[in-house]
Amino acid sequence: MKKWPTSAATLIGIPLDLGAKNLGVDIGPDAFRHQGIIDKLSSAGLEVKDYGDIKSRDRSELEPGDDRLRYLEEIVRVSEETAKLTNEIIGRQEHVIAIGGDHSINLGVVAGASAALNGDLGLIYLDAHGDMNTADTTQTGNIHGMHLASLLGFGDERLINVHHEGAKIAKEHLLHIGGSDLDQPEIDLMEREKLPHFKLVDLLCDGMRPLLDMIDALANKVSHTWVSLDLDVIDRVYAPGAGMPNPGGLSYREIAAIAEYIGMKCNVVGIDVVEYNPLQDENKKTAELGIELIAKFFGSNYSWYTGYMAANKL
Ligand SMILES: [Mn+2]
Repeated sequence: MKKWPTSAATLIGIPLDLGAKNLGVDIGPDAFRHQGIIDKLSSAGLEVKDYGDIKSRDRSELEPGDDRLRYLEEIVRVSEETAKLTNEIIGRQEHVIAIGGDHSINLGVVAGASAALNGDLGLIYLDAHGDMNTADTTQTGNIHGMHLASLLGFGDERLINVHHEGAKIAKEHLLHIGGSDLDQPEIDLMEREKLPHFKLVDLLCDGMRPLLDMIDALANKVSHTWVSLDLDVIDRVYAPGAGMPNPGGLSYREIAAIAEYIGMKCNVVGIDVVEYNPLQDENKKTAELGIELIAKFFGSNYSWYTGYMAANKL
C-alpha cells in the first residue's frame, strides 16, 4: 500500500438533510467548523482548505414526490454537484473531508472519487445500518437508507447513474463494519451478492482479528480507500450527537482502534462523516470524537490528549 505524498485536504460541508426524516443534521458542517475542525486537523499534520458548503434546497420549498424515493430529484442534483467537485479534488491527488448532512451525501462523494480513480477504490463503510435498501424494499422512502445499494449498482437507475453510468464500487471492494440494525432485504442482498461485512455480533463473538484481516485483504485489492463514518455506529455514551443515537454501538476503544488500523494499512483518500446532530450532542464530544477519528483514518493523530497538552502548553 502506497500513501499519497501530499497532506493537502479540502473540507466540503454538505448540509443535505432530505435523505432522512428531520434529524437536525443540516447544521452539522457549521458545528464541526465551530468546533475547530480545520485548526485541529492542521495540528495533526493535514493542510486543510475549507471549500464551504454545497447547498441544498429546504424541504419546505419542495414536494417529496415518490414516497418510495423521497426528495429524489434534489438529492440527485446535490449528488451531481458533489461528485463533480470530489472528482476534481481527488483527480489532483488531494484528500477530501466531507461533513454531512445525512448519509445520502455519500452517494456524490464516492461517485466522484470512483471516477477520478477509474474504479480503483475500496469503500469502508461504518454504520449500524445497512443503507442497502432499494425503492422496492424500503419501509420509509428515505434515501439515506438506500444509497449504498445504489453505489453497488442495485436499485433505482437515477441513483445508480449519478455522475457516470453504473456501479461505483465493485462488490468485493466494499467492507461494511458494525451493522447491528439490518433489515431482512439488506441481509438477503449481502448474502446473495457476497458483500464483505463484519457485523457488531461478529466483533463480539470473534474479536477484532478477523476484521483486521478483512481490512488487510481490502488494502491488497485496491490502491485507494474511501471511509464513510455514520456516527450511529458508535455507542451513544461516546456519540450522543448521532442522528439516531445507538444504545449498543462500538465503544471508544473499538472505533479508535479500527480507525488507527485503517490509517496505518490503507491509502485513505477521502472520508465522509455523517448524521451529526449538534442539538443532541453533549459538550460537543461527538464532534470532537469525529475530528479525532478523521485524523486517525488518514494515518495522523489527534486526540483529547493532544488538545489537553496544547491547552495547557505542555
Ligand atoms: Mn448510514
